[in-house]
Amino acid sequence: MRWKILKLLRAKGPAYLSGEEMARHFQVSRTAIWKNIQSLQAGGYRIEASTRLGYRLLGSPDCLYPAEIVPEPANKLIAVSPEQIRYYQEVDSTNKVLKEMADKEAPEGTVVVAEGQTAGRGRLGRTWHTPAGKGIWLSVLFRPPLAPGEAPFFTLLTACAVAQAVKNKLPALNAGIKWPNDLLLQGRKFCGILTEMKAEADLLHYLVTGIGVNVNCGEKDFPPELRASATSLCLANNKKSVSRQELARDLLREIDRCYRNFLAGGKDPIFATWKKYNITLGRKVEVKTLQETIRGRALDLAADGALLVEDKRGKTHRFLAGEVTLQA
Ligand code: BT5
Repeated sequence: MRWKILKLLRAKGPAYLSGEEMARHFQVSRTAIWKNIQSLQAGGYRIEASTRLGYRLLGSPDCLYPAEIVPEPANKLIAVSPEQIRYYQEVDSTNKVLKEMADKEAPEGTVVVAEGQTAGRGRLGRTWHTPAGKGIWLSVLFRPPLAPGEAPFFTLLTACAVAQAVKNKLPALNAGIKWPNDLLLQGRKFCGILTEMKAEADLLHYLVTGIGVNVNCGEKDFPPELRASATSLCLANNKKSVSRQELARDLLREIDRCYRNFLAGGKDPIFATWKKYNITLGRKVEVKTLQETIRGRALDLAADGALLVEDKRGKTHRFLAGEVTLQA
């Protein structure tokens, strides 16, 4: 009920709304209204209470509360309601928490979001740095009709959603997707994606895709070793801060849209969007995998999302995973 109360207060703008009117509206006691107001206040909402006039909303906290980031009108498949979004002040890793929920049959579309992580993860056990309250650190649960080998496609799908959300909110910034899981601004990384799965030989149980977006991080929020390679939307936006709530809402809306496009039209619509934002194809690249390092020109994506690279002898190499460095 407290989020419904918040909605009513917001609709009233700067004016007061009487406790009695709200009690009537929800058919509860005025004490029940007061208790909910107190819980909103505890969550950081500045609500003025006057015995004579009622309540009015003076300010909202910059927090990624489910009721603040759930898209409206409601999404169809992903984060369809605030109840499908699990919010934490701090967790070890949103991917880890969501995988535990997925093992207990959490439905597709469940989202875990945290203000901060104590053990944010990148690929191959690397660390993802997540300064509290400065970014969007969230994970999404998919149960798609795919074979396990196709899981990397979801990294591309999610990258498209991030690129589009950034484009909607900050059209002047040109976010580019570097295959497979990075998004860059002016050559620096502001977003990383980590897709993990649970599968048997031929059966995909679920995918958990974790997204880390540096939104309002300043230079000093990054450890020294990342300062030359990392950036944030705020830094790229002339140091003007960006609403995390609005961006998170847009991101969830775009993930839902991309996923539905894929279910309806297969991978092609996603590849088309990916190519629009990609900064990898046509470039000289170095691709490092656990087995080899190949230099060449990035030619295209294969039907499964693999990167095709032609070396200088004209041989085409196929990568489903790897570390790409763009070369001059
Ligand atoms: C990634 O791995 O880029 C995947 C990052 C996924 C993070 C999200 S946050 C929500 C969810 N929960 C998790 O625990 N993880 C996901 P990779 O391509 O391996 O890149 C990791 C490398 O990026 C590190 O080794 C650093 O060099 C660099 N890095 C770490 N933190 C960064 C940051 N905040 N911004 C830019 N670069 C960073």
